[in-house]
Amino acid sequence: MIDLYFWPTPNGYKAAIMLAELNLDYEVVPVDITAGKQFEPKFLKINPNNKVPAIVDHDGRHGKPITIFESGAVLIYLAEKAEKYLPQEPVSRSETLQWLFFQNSTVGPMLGQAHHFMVYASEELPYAIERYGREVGRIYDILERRLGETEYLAGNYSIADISTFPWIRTRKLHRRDLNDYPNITRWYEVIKMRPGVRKGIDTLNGQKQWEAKPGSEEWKNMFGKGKN
Ligand SMILES: N[C@@H](CCC(=O)N[C@@H](CS)C(=O)NCC(=O)O)C(=O)O
Repeated sequence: MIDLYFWPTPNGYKAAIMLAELNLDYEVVPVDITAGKQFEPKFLKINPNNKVPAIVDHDGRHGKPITIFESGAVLIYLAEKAEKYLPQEPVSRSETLQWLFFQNSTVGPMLGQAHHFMVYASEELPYAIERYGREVGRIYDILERRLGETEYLAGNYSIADISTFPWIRTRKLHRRDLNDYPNITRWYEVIKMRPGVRKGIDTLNGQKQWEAKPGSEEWKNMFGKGKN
């Protein structure tokens, strides 16, 4: 059994989609990041970086429980456990890891900063909006070119796609329109229809959407604490 520490956010969905795609036995443990639950000591033991997702696999290597934080590490662990969505063959494996790391180091952080300054910031900062807006454009151009050359980011469907898809779902927050990106659209529409993806995206579907208005308790819990 695997515990999935989760809240319905782009990074959270990566792990939820992967577990659903693999049909593994898992239980969702909600961590309401809008209520500050990510800072509770018992969760910090699981993820010292106070973020979702994280997992605990009670049947880890040699039958011992293992705890994993960072979505990229979670995806690699699950892919290796199930021997799916991360090829063994070194060249394809490297290609998959390159696009996975590109997501974790660039797509998520830059789009996330764009969301922050375009939607959640407590003051309008044109420099930051322009800086991250430009990064979003650059990243979309890279994805658009790549998906004009290959069906999925690393050739076959893989953890690189599972990692990137939930961020493209949030495109309104970083002011992008898929009509401008036909190759990303083709890829997105195919992935969206996968039963595992739909199941993952449905996780904790009943939860309220965040508003995170500057100054509200929700906003403070998400952006105002920064304690460790
Ligand atoms: N690098 C981390 C990023 C995770 C992350 O930023 N999660 C956000 C939700 S999308 C979160 O839990 N934020 C709560 C907080 O920062 O307090 C990963 O890939 O797992």
